Amino acid sequence: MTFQIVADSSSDVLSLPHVSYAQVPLAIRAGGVTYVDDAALDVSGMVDALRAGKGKSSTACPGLEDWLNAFGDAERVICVTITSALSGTCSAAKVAAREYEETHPGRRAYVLDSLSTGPEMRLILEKLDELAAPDADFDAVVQEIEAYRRHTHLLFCLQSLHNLVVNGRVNAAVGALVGLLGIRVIGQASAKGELEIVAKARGEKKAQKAVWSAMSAHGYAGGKVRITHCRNAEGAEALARTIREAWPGADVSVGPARGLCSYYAEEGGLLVGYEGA
Ligand code: X90
Repeated sequence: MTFQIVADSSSDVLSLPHVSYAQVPLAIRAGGVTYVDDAALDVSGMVDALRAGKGKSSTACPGLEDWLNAFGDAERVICVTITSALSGTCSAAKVAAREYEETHPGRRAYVLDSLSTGPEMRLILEKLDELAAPDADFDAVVQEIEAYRRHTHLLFCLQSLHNLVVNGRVNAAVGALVGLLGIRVIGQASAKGELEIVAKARGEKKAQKAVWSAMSAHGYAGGKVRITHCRNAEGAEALARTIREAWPGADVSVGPARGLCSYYAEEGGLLVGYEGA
């Protein structure tokens, strides 16, 4: 019996090497255009259009039908979502999972709330790619992945919080930091899956240092790291180098964020998912 692994597009994961996998896109709306965050999206083109446009913009989470379609006809589904504290994505997935189990007695569908997003979701999905072998026990895989994600973390470094603020995804105190020119905000996904500021820094180099010291302080000791960026490959590679210098042989990789994370992390933004304590 094979597994179907499903995640929303904030994971930036379009495919996995071993398991059957489907991605469910969120959407970004700006200037009368809807950008569906699927494999076909021209992310850089969207970021250009967002920069040129001054109007309102927003995002929309997938609905029940989108999730059900992604579950396909699988006997066993494990679904990974963006934090339930910031998006309706997870609750739609949970409704879909319940309905799936009810309409197909004997089938199983489990929703894991990542309490995070982006590259931390990638770590969870890569682990599921290892765990969800056809002969694996469903409940054991669920237990193992829940245990794994308690030791993964997300840090980020943003040049602007504008889109997070206008869409009501951060609280007023955090919002007050917006617009401080040249200030980078370093934050983390909190235990409750909310955005929590850990430091502020002026300039890219100091910001990178702050990210690195936050990682070390949170028990990073040479585990896997996944870094994504919104048009800041240079910053992402510099951070990767710092990590590899401190922990030679560490599995660190860098890639571009896709639509949803690019919209919220904004130009220059970095997201870092890592295995820690
Ligand atoms: O419309 C929707 O339902 C989607 C809302 C998503 C809101 C948050 C997206 C965050 C993307 C930005 C930095 C990381 C913050 C993570 C905090 C847990 C990435």
